[in-house]
Amino acid sequence: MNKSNHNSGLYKFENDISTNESPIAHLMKITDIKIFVSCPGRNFVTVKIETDKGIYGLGDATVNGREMSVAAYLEEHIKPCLIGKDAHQIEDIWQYLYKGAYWRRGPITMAAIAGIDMALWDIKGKVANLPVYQLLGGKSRHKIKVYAHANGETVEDTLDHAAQLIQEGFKAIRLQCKIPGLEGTYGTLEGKKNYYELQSNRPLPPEQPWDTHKYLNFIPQLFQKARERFGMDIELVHDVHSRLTPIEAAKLGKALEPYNLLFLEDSVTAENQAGYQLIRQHTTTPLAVGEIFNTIWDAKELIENQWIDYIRVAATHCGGITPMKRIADFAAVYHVRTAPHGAPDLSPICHAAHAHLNSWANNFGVQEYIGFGETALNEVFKHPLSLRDGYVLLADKPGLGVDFDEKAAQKYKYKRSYLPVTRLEDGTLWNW
Ligand code: GCO
Ligand code: MG
Repeated sequence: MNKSNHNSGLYKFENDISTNESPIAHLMKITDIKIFVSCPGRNFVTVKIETDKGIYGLGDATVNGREMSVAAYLEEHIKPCLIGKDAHQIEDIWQYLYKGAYWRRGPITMAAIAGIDMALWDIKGKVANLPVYQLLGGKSRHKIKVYAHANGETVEDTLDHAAQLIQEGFKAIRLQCKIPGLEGTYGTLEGKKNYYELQSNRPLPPEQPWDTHKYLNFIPQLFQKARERFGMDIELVHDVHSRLTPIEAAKLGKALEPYNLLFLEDSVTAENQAGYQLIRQHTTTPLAVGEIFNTIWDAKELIENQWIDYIRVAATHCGGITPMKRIADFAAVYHVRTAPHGAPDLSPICHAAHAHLNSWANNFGVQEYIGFGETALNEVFKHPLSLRDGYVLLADKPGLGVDFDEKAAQKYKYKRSYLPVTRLEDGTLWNW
């Protein structure tokens, strides 16, 4: 629009947002974007956006095992485009990075966009002096139900772990157990205090074996024994980690029906979304998927066909808070609830972003919860989350409510690390 016909009140409509100026009087220039890759217990890619008003925002852009690709994407391809732009233009910046790259989607691109998006929501909240959930529309609930993880080498180990979590007040628990006859599988301890594939100086990805027949023969017993020991009140979850085919998943879902799961997670890979239609035709066990999804498109058919019950996207991996709000609203139309991914390879900034979204979304279901036990992690990230009686509470702080200690982060240097890979017993590469 021409300068001569602009309105000289609060809004200045003359500026084209593709320039570095904003249409609103509240212009707040991005002056720098810093990218930190640190390892306080495990690797995190942290984005800090600084503005000319002295207010900064933080975002999480971690892709486990591929951290340096996101850092390079941010440093080399995003940062130069955003210096001088108005930090208030979250929607335009998101579209600029998504559509403007020409190369859409993919985990690296979407994590980089997510880091920026979260940091911009953090800034907007700080400017408004409001927590981000207020900017989303306010609270639908005052506490956030979570599910904790019980893992073990044997059924007894796993159930002892679950008993301890029930004692601590958790209302929902995920059960994973080593499969007899298989050396180590997803969710088992392998002698570590934490089963996650933490930084362990392994030069290359470790390999784990898999056998579907052994797995399918074993898992129903785990849930049968859990119901015998704990009764029907406690809610139970299981993560298949995409190891099955649709008909195998259908079989497992049917076998687990008597044990009334809250949901069965990642029963098959979802590149072919119609795989879930097949599972759905055979079982009433609720289905959840989405932790590796990058955009709403990965979930579109799953949601609109009502093939799933819970959508598990993470803010860090699906492009940030902006698209996650859209996915939640879209899911609500089809009775699908949100159950955000909550693994420890998401930084406390992402966990905080989820807490704001979970406070707001009417169709929130449950949040995966691992906790923030690591000393190094708590030294680097100060977060607004606490746990009480199986629920996460979110303290009222402006923005996302997380702070990041850059000096402390420097002490914990990035360590190259890989997720494991899985092979069938004859050597065939399978899904980890
Ligand atoms: C979960 C996930 C994680 C992933 C991890 C990969 O449900 O918590 O499956 O355990 O394996 O996030 O980096
Ligand atoms: Mg999972």
